[in-house]
Amino acid sequence: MPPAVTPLFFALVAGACGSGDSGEPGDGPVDAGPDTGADGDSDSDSDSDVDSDTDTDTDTDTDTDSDSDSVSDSDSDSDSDVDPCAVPDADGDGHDSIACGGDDCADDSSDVYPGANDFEWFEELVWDSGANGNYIDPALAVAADGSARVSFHAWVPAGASGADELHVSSNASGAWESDVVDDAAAEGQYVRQSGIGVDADDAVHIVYQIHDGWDAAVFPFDLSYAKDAGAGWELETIDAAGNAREPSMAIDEDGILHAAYTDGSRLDLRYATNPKGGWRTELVDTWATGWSPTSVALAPDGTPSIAYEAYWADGTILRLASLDAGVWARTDVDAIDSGAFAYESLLSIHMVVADEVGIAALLYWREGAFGPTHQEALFASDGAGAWVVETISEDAQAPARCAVDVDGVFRVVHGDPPSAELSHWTQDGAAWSLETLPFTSDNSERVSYLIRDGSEHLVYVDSTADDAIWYATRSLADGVDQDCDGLADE
Ligand SMILES: [Ca+2]
Ligand SMILES: [Ca+2]
Ligand SMILES: [Ca+2]
Ligand SMILES: [Ca+2]
Repeated sequence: MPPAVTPLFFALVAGACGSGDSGEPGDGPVDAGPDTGADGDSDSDSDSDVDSDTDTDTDTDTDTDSDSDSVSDSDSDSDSDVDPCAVPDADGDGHDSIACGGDDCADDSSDVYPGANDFEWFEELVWDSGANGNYIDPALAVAADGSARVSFHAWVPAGASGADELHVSSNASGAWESDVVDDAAAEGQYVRQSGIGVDADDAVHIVYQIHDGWDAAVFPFDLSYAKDAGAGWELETIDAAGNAREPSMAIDEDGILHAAYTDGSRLDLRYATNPKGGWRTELVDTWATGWSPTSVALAPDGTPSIAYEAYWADGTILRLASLDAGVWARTDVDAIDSGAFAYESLLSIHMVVADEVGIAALLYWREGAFGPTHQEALFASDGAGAWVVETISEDAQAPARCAVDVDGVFRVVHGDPPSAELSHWTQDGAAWSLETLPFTSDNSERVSYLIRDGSEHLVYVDSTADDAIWYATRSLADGVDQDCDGLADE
């Protein structure tokens, strides 16, 4: 609309400027002339109205309202108006706001946009071995940007047969790409299980077992370490003096490694760390079984604890060793083998700490007294000040892994090879609710699972066709409609 102009104003301007306005029919009321038509001129009459253009806005600037919104413009002049669509994708998620003609229902959150994960599993192929399977134990870590790293060992042809190399796959670029970390086969060696972590600077750390070759009969396994801080993989041997087995690891806030492993020949539990760059290894317990799994977790203050299986008077026990003022303090958590020919054994352990609430939990899988047909997933937590053991499943057919969210709610995932399914348990007060995950996995013994920044991350192996490692992720149910379809968590 043209600016409102009073008759007095017209009179003053007309008196001052004479006949600057041509007064032809069609000239507008903003000019000094007497015409009353729509104004299409360029204000050549030198009147005092501020609008010399042909638009219809009501602002007081002198520019062109190039977006015709009657409020402000989107040009690059030096006026002080604000264009709400100068940056139509304010959160940089690739979707413009709805107000600016786009489809982003929350342009202040880069986690919310059409197609985002809203409590729905997204599944991707990490690695397909073709016919060359025989890799096991994929281990998973997630970087601060939400991208994943998976370490695993892959069989490659070498010599008369083949051997296992250490690989790592990453989806940091948006697609899964694999790197050979240690081509052990070239030196007559082969790799076994690994643990992986990403530190605050995005450096990737891996500990792994490497077999010196078939001639090394006494202490065949070394504990090795690989790190990539962005300039390629650096490999180091942490411990070649013993027979390093069952490694596990955690990375602290300063990028320091805390690793646990057993000496399978001496039946020791050992700890390795590198606080000043060099390696320090120490004996934690001489009563470890030597071939049972270990699991490391860090308390909120960075103190490491190691869960493992130890001998006790009448059998074996699940034990926790925690570093306390430089001394390993040991706590017995649960009897595994009651002795007297029970033959129960611990097959896997996974320890996690809920940082916010300081509760540690041990998720372990054991073969019961009646052999492979009786395998239990058990959960021990110290939230009440003493360890309390719960049975999650009396029929868990594969090792389980657990994770915890920021609210201190634990979740557990394990395979069920007979049914080719993955089971997912969520702690629900004193009970555990079961969900069967929608994946095909006929070799789902091999899972790795964690929660980071409100999303679950899972890797598992599917041997239905080729042996293939798959990665799956979903955002946790949170009452937020991340994918802009109008429904939260659907
Ligand atoms: Ca956006
Ligand atoms: Ca958004
Ligand atoms: Ca939704
Ligand atoms: Ca949601």
